[in-house]
Amino acid sequence: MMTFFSEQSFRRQATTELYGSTLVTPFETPRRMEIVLEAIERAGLGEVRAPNDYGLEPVKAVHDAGYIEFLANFWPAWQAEGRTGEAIPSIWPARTLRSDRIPRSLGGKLGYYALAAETSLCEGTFEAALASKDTALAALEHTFESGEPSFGLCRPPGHHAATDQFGGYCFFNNAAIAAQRALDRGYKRVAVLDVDFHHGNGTQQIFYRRSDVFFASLHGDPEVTFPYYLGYADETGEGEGEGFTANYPMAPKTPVSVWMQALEKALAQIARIECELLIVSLGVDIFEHDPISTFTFTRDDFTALGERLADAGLPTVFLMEGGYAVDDIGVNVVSVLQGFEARGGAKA
Ligand code: OKP
Ligand code: ZN
Repeated sequence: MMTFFSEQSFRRQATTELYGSTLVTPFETPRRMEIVLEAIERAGLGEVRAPNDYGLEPVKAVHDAGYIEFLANFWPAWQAEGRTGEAIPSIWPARTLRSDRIPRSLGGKLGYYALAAETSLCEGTFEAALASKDTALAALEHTFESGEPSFGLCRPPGHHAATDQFGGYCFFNNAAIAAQRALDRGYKRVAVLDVDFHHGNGTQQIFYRRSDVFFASLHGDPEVTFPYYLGYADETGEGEGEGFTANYPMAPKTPVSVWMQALEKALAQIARIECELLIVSLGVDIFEHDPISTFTFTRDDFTALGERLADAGLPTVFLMEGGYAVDDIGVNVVSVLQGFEARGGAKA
């Protein structure tokens, strides 16, 4: 399977994550990428290519122009104000405040465009986010042109990024950008299947009122799991999009067999509404030893997941999302991809 990866992904080197009451070294570390690349090489999975630069048009097709400009300009503007530390939002247009005014102040903008506080802005973040969406787009293009599956080793991840909000380690929604591009390239209906431990709130929000992208997410119950305020089972889409969102929240320690039953339901929906392309938001933080998650996947379960996805028989693009058990992330990702390939996964 062809992998795409950009060295520019390493340009985000954040040193702080707000975790409880302390600043910790971010779970979403660049080291994750080195481990995945090593595992790909060791397994002989196939070639790793750098993506082309697809510019800002595909980002603008999904994200708000003011938001993109904010991310592009933030770090230089922050430094021009004499600020040297990483930027962490501390106030939001929460329920009782106005959200129809975007403050001129950088601190005000920071909260306006954020949905959570763990993710700092720092030098290189914008460049890495651009590289990540290019990685997703290159993978999409490869699958579009060849029918072969592809893997976009995206960093930073994307599925929490909404139209005009960053957070949960995400800035641009790589899966949404790739899905939109697929539609623009002529696919009639695309499925985004999000298997990351956390709900893909950004992807859901972006397509919630649309019927051309079906979004399904299997994740930790928002009653007890980040991002808390989206991802309940009764969220099924709105208006034209009614029936084109599906959520499968699950309790901590949910057995993999139960998770697999939810996957069956999601795949049945994908087949029934005749999606032509499968984009997998591949978070391997469903791993039993993930430090911030509570599902119970083993390495063999990841292989079985890959096999089952291959049986869906669709052209498939895998895009990296989470996974924070750094030493195991490579083996876990490669297990999914090799499971997929072993089952003859999908030429279209
Ligand atoms: C990003 B992705 C839990 C804090 C959660 C943020 C998690 C972001 C996950 N106590 N912190 O979906 O893997
Ligand atoms: Zn996650």
